[in-house]
Amino acid sequence: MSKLAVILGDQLSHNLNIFDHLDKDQDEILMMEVMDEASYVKHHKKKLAFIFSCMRHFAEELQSKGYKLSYIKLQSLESKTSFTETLKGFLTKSKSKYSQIISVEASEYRVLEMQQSWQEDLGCELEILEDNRFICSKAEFKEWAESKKSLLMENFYREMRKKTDTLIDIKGKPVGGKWNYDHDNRETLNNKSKISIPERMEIAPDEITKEVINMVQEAFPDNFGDIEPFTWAVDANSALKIFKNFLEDFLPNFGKYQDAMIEGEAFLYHSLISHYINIGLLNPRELIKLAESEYMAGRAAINAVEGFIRQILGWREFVRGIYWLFMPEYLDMNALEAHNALPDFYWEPELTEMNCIKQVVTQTKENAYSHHIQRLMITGNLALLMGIDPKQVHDWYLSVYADAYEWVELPNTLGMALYADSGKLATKPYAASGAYINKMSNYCKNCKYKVTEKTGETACPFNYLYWDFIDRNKETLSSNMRLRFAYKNLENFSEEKILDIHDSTKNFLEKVYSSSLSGKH
Ligand code: FAD
Ligand code: DLZ
Ligand code: SF4
Repeated sequence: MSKLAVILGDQLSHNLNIFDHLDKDQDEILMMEVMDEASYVKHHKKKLAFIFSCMRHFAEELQSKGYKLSYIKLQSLESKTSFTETLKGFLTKSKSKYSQIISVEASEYRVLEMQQSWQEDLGCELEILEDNRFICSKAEFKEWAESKKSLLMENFYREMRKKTDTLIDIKGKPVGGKWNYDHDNRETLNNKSKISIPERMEIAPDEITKEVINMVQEAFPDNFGDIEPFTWAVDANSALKIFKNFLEDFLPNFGKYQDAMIEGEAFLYHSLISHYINIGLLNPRELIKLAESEYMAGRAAINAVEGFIRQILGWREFVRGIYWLFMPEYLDMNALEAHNALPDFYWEPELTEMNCIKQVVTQTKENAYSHHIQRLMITGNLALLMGIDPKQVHDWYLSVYADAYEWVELPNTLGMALYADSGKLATKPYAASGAYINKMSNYCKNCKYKVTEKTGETACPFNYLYWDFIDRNKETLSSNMRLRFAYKNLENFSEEKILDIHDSTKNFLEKVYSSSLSGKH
């Protein structure tokens, strides 16, 4: 009897360990497009097209390698609502000819739970393999976490550098003498005339992608976001070409301008690869080696290469560890008791006059992408300062970005951006006033609000919202050493100044929640 291997939509890797367990002549593979997955949030249209096109390309590649593979399309009668129901239908039709179902553990808690129920629900022996694409296993992370008083990404990252022998010299020390070059990575780009950012490599949609684009437009007409132009890679070879183009043209400036934001420049020197890694087209280990080689060959400086590697070997693995350590409780955390609704301008950028928000949401709509500082310090920061319910913010981030899967999106949103986990992931809330945005971007130049004004109708909302946030959370946050300057400052504020801050905040929130800026979505 043969095995049935179930490959999920973010497991599109030719080196997935499941292939070591399959006999091409005897075993079979099943891939399923199902409505529950396509609709558990209202995914951005470009994200849906990307996932389905990558899945269909991967299936074709496996078939051409000689695997027997059944592929169930979303609009076929065989696709039921869920993975389990679709699988049940498939097994019934195949007259239960399989001795075992084999699958790699799902990356998300919700889907892993479903997967674990298959043996009982389907009455078939089940084997679930560990996902070998992550560099730190769940058990290894747990062991590391149990030996620590607090979980610091930097300490975890150093362990990972040593474990993988990445940027380590022959004496076992970090290459260049430092583990972390973040201090060299805070340059701004506000004078745009001085720089010329290279063009991005684009890939024209083939017939499979065109078919999928039509299908998504027909089946999900009301979802957020522009589906076209669609210029992404949808298979591993093309994704690797895009990554190599990043190494050549963008990596040398990656570190320096990592935190910069410029109106009209959505991508700057970022790699734009998170959606490829998360879906399985690019392998993190390979990317780290290739980036390291750029430093060894003298083509990129240590601050750029270390900064880039830290994102993948450090942050990406760390957030996954945090997710699995604290799920399922993590999903319900709301340490700052934030209960406001997500304003409609997160979906309709034309509804706000805050230029920074308008720019980031517009880019998100067009590209299903924005870079880290835009996610953290613009849309995330505003949600934090406004006290928006973490669940609604989580839903938004999970919907709108092409790289969003709960295991990586949730800790970033709920932990890093909103501090709703009371500091499990980050050592302090990333709260900032307009001054930070003005320093790191040129958004304020074209804004109706005045970044230099602290309170009142024309003042930048980030300014008074920041102090309102600091003041209203003082019981929870004032003991945090990293906020001591903020609380020291607040002590010196006059009563009148505090009243002004509260008034401006109240007026702003009233305007947002009483008008068409909220409630439609
Ligand atoms: P680069 O800046 O070029 O970085 C290189 C790679 O490092 C990324 O492709 C990514 O794989 C990894 N990386 C960098 N930072 C992080 C991080 N904090 N966590 C995990 N991996 C990281 N990333 C996702 O992959 N999916 C998400 O759903 C997601 N949601 C986020 C939500 C919020 C509120 C915030 C603040 C961050 C989120 N991130 C998420 C992390 C980060 O913003 C994106 O990985 C990054 O912007 C992707 O763009 P890039 O490929 O150009 O990254
Ligand atoms: C995100 C997504 C979407 C939109 N559609 C599918 C699908 O139809 N079939 C599939 O196998 N996976 C899909 N995915 C990814 C899953 O929601 C989920 O992220 C993975 O199964 C890992 O948990
Ligand atoms: Fe954003 Fe305030 Fe600057 Fe306007 S003035 S762009 S709202 S930070």
